[in-house]
Amino acid sequence: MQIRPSTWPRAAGATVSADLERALSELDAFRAGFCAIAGLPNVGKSTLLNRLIGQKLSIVTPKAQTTRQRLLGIYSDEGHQAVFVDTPGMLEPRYLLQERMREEAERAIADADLVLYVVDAGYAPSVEHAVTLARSADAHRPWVLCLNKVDRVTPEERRDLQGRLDGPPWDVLVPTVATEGVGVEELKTEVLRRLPFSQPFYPTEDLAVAPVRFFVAEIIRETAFERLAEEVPYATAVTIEEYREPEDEGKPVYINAVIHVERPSQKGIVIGSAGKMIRRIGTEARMKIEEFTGRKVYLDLRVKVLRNWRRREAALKLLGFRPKT
Ligand SMILES: Nc1nc2c(ncn2[C@@H]2O[C@H](COP(=O)(O)OP(=O)(O)OP(=O)(O)O)[C@@H](O)[C@H]2O)c(=O)[nH]1
Ligand SMILES: [Mg+2]
Repeated sequence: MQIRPSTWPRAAGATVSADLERALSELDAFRAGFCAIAGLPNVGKSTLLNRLIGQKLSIVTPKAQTTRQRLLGIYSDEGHQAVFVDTPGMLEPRYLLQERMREEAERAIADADLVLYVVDAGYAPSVEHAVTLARSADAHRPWVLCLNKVDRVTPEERRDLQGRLDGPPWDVLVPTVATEGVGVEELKTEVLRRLPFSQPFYPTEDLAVAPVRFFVAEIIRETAFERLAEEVPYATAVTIEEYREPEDEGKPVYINAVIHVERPSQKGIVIGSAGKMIRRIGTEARMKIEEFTGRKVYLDLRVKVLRNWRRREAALKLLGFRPKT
């Protein structure tokens, strides 16, 4: 028999005694919950999500502010289901899109059963942010601290940081090198053992909940971020206008996608001289989409101007950014 203690009424913030926890785990109780991955931009949150799930779901680039919307990645085993929620890096918003990004991160943290806060060991402001945040962390749920990019600091610096950050409100501190997978299994174990007792939320074979179109748009945006410089990548957004999947597996999937930019001058840059840039982005994105979907792809990619979309409510809505409810 499987016991589902999550169905018992429990006061908010109530904790089960250690003895009861042990007795329940011996009875094969299942643990499941939502774990928000949060932190400043560029600290390695999306890289970690991909490692924790074992599949590339979330886009990763060397540029800060890559992730704009939350993304769910699901890890399941015989006794656990962790729904990891990748979030946009937290920053002081300067325009409407950044306000939406900040809200996405805050909402994901508010809704989570536990928070996995990520610090870039080699970036001092990220360490300072963790110290500041620690003062406001609520005590009703676990806060796991991941000290990522420890490859960027000396062993002495790493020891200093661990000494400075370890302890309340953080339940545990795990050093990692997300790009290499170092420490990621330990991190996963620490998260899984802190999930509440609950039935799984999604079928245990699922890895993600977003539609394929979402991932395809993100792959195109990742490629644009990689290829474009300065402010231009930040002015791009991608929509999928058409996605046709022929039943005959031998035939290519037809994808019609648009890269939106804010100004005609940016359109010129994305197209490039004699169309060179858009062709390059298209070819590279197509190859990544083929790898992701396991099918041949025909990618029809265009560029359009959606004036000042980052600052306009209506344009953001059109691009799928929901306002705070
Ligand atoms: N050296 C080093 N680089 C890392 C590590 N983890 C991630 N990176 C790199 O850091 C950069 C940012 O990684 P992301 O995973 O996109 O970071 P993020 O926190 O999701 O960034 P935003 O979405 O912009 O908030 C990429 O170039 C990664 O390859 C690490 O452990 N060591
Ligand atoms: Mg990210």
